Amino acid sequence: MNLKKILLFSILSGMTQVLIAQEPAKDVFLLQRKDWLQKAEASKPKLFETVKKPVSIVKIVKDENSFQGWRAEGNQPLSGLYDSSFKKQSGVVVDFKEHLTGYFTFTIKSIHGTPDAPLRFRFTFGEVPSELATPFDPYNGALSRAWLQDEIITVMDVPARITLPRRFAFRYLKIDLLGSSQYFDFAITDMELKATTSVDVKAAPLARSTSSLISDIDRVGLTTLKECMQTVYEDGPKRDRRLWIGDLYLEALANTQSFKKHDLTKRCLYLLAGLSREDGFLHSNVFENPEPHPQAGASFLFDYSLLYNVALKDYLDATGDRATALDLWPVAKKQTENPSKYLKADGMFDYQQAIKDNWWLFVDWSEALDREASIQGIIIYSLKQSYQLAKSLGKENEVKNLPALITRMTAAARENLYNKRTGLFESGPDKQVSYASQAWMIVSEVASKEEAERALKALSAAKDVVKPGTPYLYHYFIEAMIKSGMTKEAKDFMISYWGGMVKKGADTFWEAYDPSNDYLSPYNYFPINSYCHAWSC
Ligand code: RAM
Repeated sequence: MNLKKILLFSILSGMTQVLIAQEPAKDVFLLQRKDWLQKAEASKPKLFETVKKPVSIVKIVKDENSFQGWRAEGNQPLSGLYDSSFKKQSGVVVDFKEHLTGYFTFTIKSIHGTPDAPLRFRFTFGEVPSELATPFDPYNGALSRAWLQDEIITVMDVPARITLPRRFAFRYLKIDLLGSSQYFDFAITDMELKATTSVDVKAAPLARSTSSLISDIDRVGLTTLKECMQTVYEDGPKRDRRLWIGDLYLEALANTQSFKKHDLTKRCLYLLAGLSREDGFLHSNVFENPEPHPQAGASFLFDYSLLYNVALKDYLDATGDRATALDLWPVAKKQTENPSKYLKADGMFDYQQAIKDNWWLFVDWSEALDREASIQGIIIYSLKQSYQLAKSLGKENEVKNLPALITRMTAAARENLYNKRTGLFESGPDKQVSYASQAWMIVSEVASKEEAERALKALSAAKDVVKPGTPYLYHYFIEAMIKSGMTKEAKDFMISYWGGMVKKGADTFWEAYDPSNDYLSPYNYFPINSYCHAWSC
């Protein structure tokens, strides 16, 4: 550079600095956003459609020994429904014999007389038998009543072939007749479902020697995953039907071991990045329609934003796709900046301040749970994984602060959360002992292997322990057992928990499950639970 150029350069860069000083930084990913969203679109999978028909007519009967007090019984052929007047069959239940997600079509055919008035029906779709037998109203659930899968339709012209516009997720369908004319008669026939999923491959079979219960657990898990894999990893095809980071993380793990449809993972990672907040932090969940958009407002979930980094690292490890990982690295790096903003002088995460600032600290659906220890563990674990990711990408210089931060938070956790006498990790002012705290202190390796084993053994004998509410947390608990070298116990636990759902008749794994309480619901009303839930696969 000659003197003139140097002068011009310093004037210009001085001006930029002035501009930067005046204009507060707006969208940190302004330049990348569009490209990320285009890449998400380019990786959008094709949906595979299969036409499925109901297999038989069943009765939903009360049975105290069945899951939630109801079970499906009987196996009558569909011809009984299709060949006779529907007027005498209101309330009939058909069984597709498998969990499906898709669009329902049926025919109304005239039997005799002139259709002189409309017909009115209620279609109720259920993933589990109790959804067809539990009154939905008056409704007191915490989530919208509209998620429940009952539709009232009025048909003006007969004969007709009708497709209901909403996508349903279900195994059972009940049809009630709500209105018809005495001057004509009709039958319902040719029911079918256009079932959709983005999975068109089979997972590798298990070893021949695998026990039948483990094979069943595997089959139900794969069905759950297949049903949730639509054009994003949905959390549940019945309810929420959107991309949540925590669900994506566990679905992607299972996908890597089974269907290996890595493009869906790539799409989801790009979609979340493209829809991040202007300050660069990730929204906990995003929707695809009508246009990709986040659930703006109160949707920032602290733990999920950090688990994004783990999912990105896993994606790189599974695929070797460095280009994508490098492209999205700035997002991962950004997420690592958050914990230090809430660090107390003693190295503990200031969870009370985070809550005051409206951050959602999730960990698990459990009202009783104190989240201090878990969040500390999740941060440490995610930062470690983020640093590994940085190393794989040659970016460790950009996150030089992480090793010291991890050491500091680990020391603080040991100092403040570990009870040397009992061998258990405790959380919050009341020194609460929970599965969540042990799981995350172990997964994050705050606990040594010996301490981990001691903690898990002490946990089973401890009193007033807060247990998990969902398979989501049980996943981490089992991971903790494996990390502690307790592989046999981990396997037994998996068999008893997921096998418990199988024994209770699960076709797909449930969002919330407590072996001792079939009616557990994070939303105050068990039929609104999702019974085919991503994080349970
Ligand atoms: C549930 C969703 C999803 C989960 C969030 C936190 O409502 O269905 O599975 O990630 O909550």
